Amino acid sequence: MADYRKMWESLGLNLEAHDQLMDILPPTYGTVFLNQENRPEAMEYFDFVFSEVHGQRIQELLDHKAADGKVIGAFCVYVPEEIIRAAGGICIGLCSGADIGTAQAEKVLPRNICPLIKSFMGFKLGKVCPYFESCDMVVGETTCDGKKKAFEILNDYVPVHVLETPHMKREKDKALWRSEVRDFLTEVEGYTGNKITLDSLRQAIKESNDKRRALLRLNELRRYDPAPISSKDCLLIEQIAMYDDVSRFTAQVNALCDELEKRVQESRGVTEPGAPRLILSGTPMALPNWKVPHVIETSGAVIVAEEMCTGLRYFENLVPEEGENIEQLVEAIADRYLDINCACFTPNEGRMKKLVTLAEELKADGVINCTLAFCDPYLVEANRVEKVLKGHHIPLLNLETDYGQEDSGQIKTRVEAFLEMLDK
Ligand code: BJ8
Repeated sequence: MADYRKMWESLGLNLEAHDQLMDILPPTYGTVFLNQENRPEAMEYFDFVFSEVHGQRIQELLDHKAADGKVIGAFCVYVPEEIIRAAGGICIGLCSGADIGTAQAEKVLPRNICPLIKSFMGFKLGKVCPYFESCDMVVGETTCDGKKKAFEILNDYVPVHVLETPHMKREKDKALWRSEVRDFLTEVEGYTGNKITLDSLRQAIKESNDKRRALLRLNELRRYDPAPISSKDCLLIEQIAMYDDVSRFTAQVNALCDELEKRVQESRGVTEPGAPRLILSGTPMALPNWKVPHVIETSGAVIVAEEMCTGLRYFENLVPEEGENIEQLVEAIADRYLDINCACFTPNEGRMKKLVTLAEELKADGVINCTLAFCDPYLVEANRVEKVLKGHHIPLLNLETDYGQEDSGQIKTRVEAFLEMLDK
């Protein structure tokens, strides 16, 4: 890796804490990803991106800023990236998947709060994430209470624009959300100093849709038995999608799909044919929180879809590309995002229907519903998930975990017992 220390220093990173993070990541990556058997060759690009996770891409962001461009961070798949892109900005999904800066985070947050919230506060206060430190502004949302209140605190350290996400999907909620997205467009124009035009918005929609189309193509290929790619690799790709250059990323995913199509024709996969096929659902599994998929896929099963925000919820549903004026396009964008099935909404029947359809279409043997500790919306919704899946005779395992490794053994025991029960 090139020497990026000066760059990190210029961003004000705490180099000592950052070194500790960089000491852990590569060996863990080797164990979890590079040790997998029969990986597609085109994963080389994504391995490279990961090896440069705090290097080359950060340099690209800084070059963009040096040319008067803005970098805007997001914590939720409700943030309409098309609008940021149409104004010449770069949208970065901030990952929040590691227990870092916990001591600092606990100075401003309660101890018993979701690890994802604690993580983003820890990353910021601990100054360990060059993506966070590259952001000129971050976009928050009023999804869950913990996040909503944490953004008030975060605003002391970086400008935060909060989108009011409604909690229901009635016509009046849709009207509120559309007006929020319109206001967001004005905010982004003011922040970047760039006027969004019909052409720039159309172009941004098309490019974001192309990225979604590539990810949908990748996911479609996972319906085959044996699955041509692992969930861990898909999770990695789905998260690189949130920060990589959009066009380059799209081309690389399509190249990977070309290879996977050949694998499917040759019946080559990452497991033996007939391995148990599972759907992973629940709260986001932000990088580098790979514990659960690693346990599942080293227990002989294969995950064939992630019904999560680090998965399908991020890229299913395209924004219609027609539209005669900016207002129509903004409405189309708002409506596409309101279709995301987050447990912060009530009711959230869309998620239940999606799980049943996925299980049927992908011939899944069961669902693992994994929730982060202290996440009330998803922990409470586990009851609905259980009831609906039971009604469709779809086996379910509910897990609750955090970012520590202490429960790995216990999770493995429960996953193995679940696989045995499936009797495959
Ligand atoms: S659209 S899931 S990315 S809000 S896990 S912080 S809900 S207490 S992350 Fe999410 Fe957007 Fe919904 Fe998706 Fe709160 Fe739960 Fe923590 Fe969560």
